Parts: sequence; structure tokens; C-alpha cells
Amino acid sequence: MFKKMITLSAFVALFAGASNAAVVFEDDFSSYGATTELNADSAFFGGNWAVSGGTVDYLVEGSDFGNLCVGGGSCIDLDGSTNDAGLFSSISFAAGSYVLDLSLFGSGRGSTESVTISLGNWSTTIGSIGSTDDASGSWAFSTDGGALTFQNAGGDNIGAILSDVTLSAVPLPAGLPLLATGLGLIGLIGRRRKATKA
Ligand SMILES: [Ca+2]
Ligand SMILES: [Ca+2]
Ligand SMILES: [Ca+2]
Repeated sequence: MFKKMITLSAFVALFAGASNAAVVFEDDFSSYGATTELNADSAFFGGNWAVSGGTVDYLVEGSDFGNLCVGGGSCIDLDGSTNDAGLFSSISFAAGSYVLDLSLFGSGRGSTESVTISLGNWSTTIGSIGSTDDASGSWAFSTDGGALTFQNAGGDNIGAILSDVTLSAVPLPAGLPLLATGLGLIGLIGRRRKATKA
């Protein structure tokens, strides 16, 4: 009976920690205007994103190249229109544990692309994204902090298509001591009951 209670407590504590994951940054790219902006610069993204070392394109459904946005809406072509793919960088985030969710698709124009995603000292490269591939995913990681960045390899104006970026902070360091304390108290109660019997 007691063992079952401890197991249940552990699950409840872990579940509580997971559900506390708080969204710290979210962008579906719908708020930057109703028409496509080729070589959209840092000012265009209103401080949410910076573009350096080349360019990216902002595409909108119903506007130039907007058909490349998979599922409609707005999206980013990570290789702009200057034959020099830019580094696409978000605002900065603190050190910690995060879950990153995003939609990333092939160029839709016959090419194969490679994209490196990083946040501080965490980084992953998604290589060989075929033209019609869905390379969307979710990554859980710890980092020393910094901007979330995207770098498309190459520079032929045809890049992978990015949309729906969500970054959530996972409060694992705060949850673990709580779980340890809970288990410790249960253990203490158990020992006291035994001592009384003896
Ligand atoms: Ca382009
Ligand atoms: Ca570049
Ligand atoms: Ca390319």
C-alpha cells in the first residue's frame, strides 16, 4: 500500500513539472504584414528576429511565393533572394531546459536543403531535407542561453520553409527538489510508524 502511494506521488510530481512547461516564445509569422517581403530585414521583424550574414524571405499565402507556405498562412524561406542565406536569430533566452517545436518543410522547388538550428551551446543540423519533405519536429534540450537561430546551408535563393516556432521553458530544476522533499517526508512518516510499533 505504501509503495503504491510513493509511486503515485512520484508520478503526480513529475506530471506537475511537465505541465508547468511555460511558453516563452511563439511565432506563426502572421503579424508581419499581409504581403510577401523578399529579403525582409531585422527592422521588418520588429525586434522579434534579426537577419544577418545574408537574407531570408517573408512569404504570405495569396502573395508572391506564398504558395510555398505549407498549410497556408505566413512562413519564412530561410534562403532569401541575394544568393546568400542569412542567419535568422530570435530574441535571447536565459540558460535552462527548453522544448522547441517548429514546422520546417522542404523548399517545394525541387532542391535539397540543410538547416542548422541552435540556441546557445545547443545545436542540431537537419540535413537532406527533400523538396516535399516534412522536417517538422520537437526537441528537448538544455542550453547556456542565447538567441534561437536558423541557418540554411548554401545560397541559391531556394531555402527550407520555416513556420510556427514555439519555445517552452521546462522548470525541471525546480521540480526535482520538490519531488525529493515529498519522497523524503513519506519516508520519514514510514520510519516513525515503524519506530512506534517497535
Ligand atoms: Ca528565397
Ligand atoms: Ca550567409
Ligand atoms: Ca538551397
